[in-house]
Amino acid sequence: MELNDIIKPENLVYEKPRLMNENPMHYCPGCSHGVIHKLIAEVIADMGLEDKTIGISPVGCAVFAYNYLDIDWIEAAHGRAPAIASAVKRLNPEKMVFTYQGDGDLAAIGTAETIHAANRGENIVIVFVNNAIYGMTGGQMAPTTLEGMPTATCPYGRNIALNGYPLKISDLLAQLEGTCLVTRQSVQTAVAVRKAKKMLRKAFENAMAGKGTSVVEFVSTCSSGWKMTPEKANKWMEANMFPFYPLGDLKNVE
Ligand SMILES: Cc1ncc(C[n+]2csc(CCOP(=O)(O)OP(=O)(O)O)c2C)c(N)n1
Ligand SMILES: [Mg+2]
Repeated sequence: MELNDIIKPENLVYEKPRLMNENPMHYCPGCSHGVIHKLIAEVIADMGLEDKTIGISPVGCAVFAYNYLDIDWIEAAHGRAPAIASAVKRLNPEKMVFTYQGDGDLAAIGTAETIHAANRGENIVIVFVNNAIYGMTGGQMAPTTLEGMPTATCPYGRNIALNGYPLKISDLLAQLEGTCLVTRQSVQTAVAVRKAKKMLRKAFENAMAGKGTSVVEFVSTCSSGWKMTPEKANKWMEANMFPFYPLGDLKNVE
């Protein structure tokens, strides 16, 4: 096939999701947020939920998520997304309501909101982007920062004696009666992206079926905060993050 034929719309096998608009993204090269946004857009379109979905965006690098996906959004104060999502879903039970949160947002300032929304079994989806760092504010240590991992506030690496243990908050959420799905995914390879999309869809289906809270954690990179090239960050994540935050389902109630 000639190049001119390949780029004809009828021959395209890969295209930008319909729900993603033309706004140029502000994310750094190699950032996981953009890919995760794309998956959310695809799942919403695949499920025909374009007019039914309400996203609650966080404080953190994804604060502008509402600039990229053409669905309804509410911007939450730092960490408060699960509380807002609870209210929105209760008032609009026919809607698909999800939060989009970083590790600082979800596992530090918003720990209480996250745990209690999940423990109440709110029929929402929590998308949790765990890049082990406060990306937006310059790469400070987050609750999920690994032992020995250097950040702006622990330049010699996280010291357990001083800073405590990295928090496996998804494991904690899986213990709660209110969660029906807690899964850990990543988007660093095509295979991982496909698996992640499947689980994201399952989470959205659970919320629409009123099964309780679904949590989809994305073990992610932050090339800028980690001070690595995107390629090195992916390799570092596989070698260091995956052993501590293993991918797979922590809980999946059928
Ligand atoms: C109440 C409040 N406290 C602190 C901040 C500063 N702040 C902005 S983003 C952020 C950390 C975000 O980190 P994370 O949730 O991991 O998201 P990432 O940027 O890594 O995607 C902090 C502490 C704020 N905006 N509001
Ligand atoms: Mg983060």
